[in-house]
Amino acid sequence: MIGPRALRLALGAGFLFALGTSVSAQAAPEATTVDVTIQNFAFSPATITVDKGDTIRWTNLDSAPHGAVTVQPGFVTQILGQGQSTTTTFDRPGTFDYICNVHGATMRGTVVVRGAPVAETAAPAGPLGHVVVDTFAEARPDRSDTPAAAPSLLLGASLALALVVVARFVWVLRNT
Ligand SMILES: [Cu+2]
Repeated sequence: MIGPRALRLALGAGFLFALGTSVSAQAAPEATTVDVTIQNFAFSPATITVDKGDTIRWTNLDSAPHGAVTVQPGFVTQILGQGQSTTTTFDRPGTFDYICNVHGATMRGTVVVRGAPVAETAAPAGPLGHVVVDTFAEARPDRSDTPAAAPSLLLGASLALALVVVARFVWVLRNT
């Protein structure tokens, strides 16, 4: 029986192993770190080209907080105060337009990651959005979708019961 703690430890060890192998695999073609500074509400350089596996280090020199987030799914950095830095490593080739995640599209930048484009895996077929089954049965008292079987059944049962009562009454009258 594997307890949750042992499972967590095993998962953690597996993650560290995977991390270690991926880092050693990427470290082979000398990965570099390039700087993008944020000053006067602008990224500099606005467009930066790196190789797959390289890291970009954003540093905010403004007193206002800034960050970087891609327009399309890609990356998002933390929001940086003055003098703070954050790094993002790019392991997927492509062109990533990004904006400031505090000030929006007034601050724009582009990261171009060189390398053969990776084939996009097709999104898994999921449910087609919300499927709302709504017959409005309660909201339409003017329309009766229920068949008339229920009331007639009740009526039949009542008549049968009345017949039994009458028959019993007649039987009692005749035998006294
Ligand atoms: Cu900003």
